[in-house]
Amino acid sequence: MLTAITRDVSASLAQCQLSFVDRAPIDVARAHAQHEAYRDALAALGCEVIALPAQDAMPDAVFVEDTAIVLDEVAILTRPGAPSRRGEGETVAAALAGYRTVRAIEAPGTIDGGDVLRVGREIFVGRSARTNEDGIAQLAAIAQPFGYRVTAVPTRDCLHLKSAVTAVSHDTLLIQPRWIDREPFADFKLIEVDPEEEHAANALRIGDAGIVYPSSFPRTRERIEQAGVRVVPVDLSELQKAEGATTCCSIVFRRSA
Ligand code: CIR
Repeated sequence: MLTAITRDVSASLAQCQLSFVDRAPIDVARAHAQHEAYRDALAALGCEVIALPAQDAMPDAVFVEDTAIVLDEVAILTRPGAPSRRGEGETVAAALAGYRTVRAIEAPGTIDGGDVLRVGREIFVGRSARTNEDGIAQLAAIAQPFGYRVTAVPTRDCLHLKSAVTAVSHDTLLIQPRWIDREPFADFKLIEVDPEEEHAANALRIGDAGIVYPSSFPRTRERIEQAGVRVVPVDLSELQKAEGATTCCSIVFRRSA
């Protein structure tokens, strides 16, 4: 049984951080409706959804993925790279405490959950504007004793590692080769995004049930379905304007190890 923690959209979403995307007007009411449909998609793929209430003073709090990393054995409260986001994790950690021992990344380390891709016992961590060497070293020190292999991977021209590469099954990754090198992922089958769908590499895998995936990338969706993966499409247009995507709106984990 998989559990997904989400957080409702903040009234202040339009004041979100932006790095690689130009600011465009956001329809917050529409974002709420899209987020509700996203939660429904998670449930359709078999997740129990824990929906935390909005934190209206924190514009980016809907992007709950960045605040914590949950392994089978332990949860890790991150220290997000953007100082404006450092208050978001407290209530997420409280929710996770019911399921895992919670450890924390300490200053001067920074890490955003969006930079952490776990596939089986492999953990890839983006070396990005948000995640620094100290944060990566702290994550490795927590995860390696449990048998995880931690590999740091530099990203370019994108916010997070998972903007550039995500898993669609246990052995297949979806990749935007413009933003990341293929070499660290040589042990996996790779599906490249359609060249006309720049932001299409972020898919949210729900175990072996399938993926939650933006409806805005039909060409890449076809490539994924050809690989035999079930795709549940969601319209995330308003959250995409906040530089968000599918993985960032939830923390998905096995209820018990
Ligand atoms: C930020 O810049 O932090 C937010 N506006 C977007 C965060 C997206 N998070 C993610 O993809 N994991």
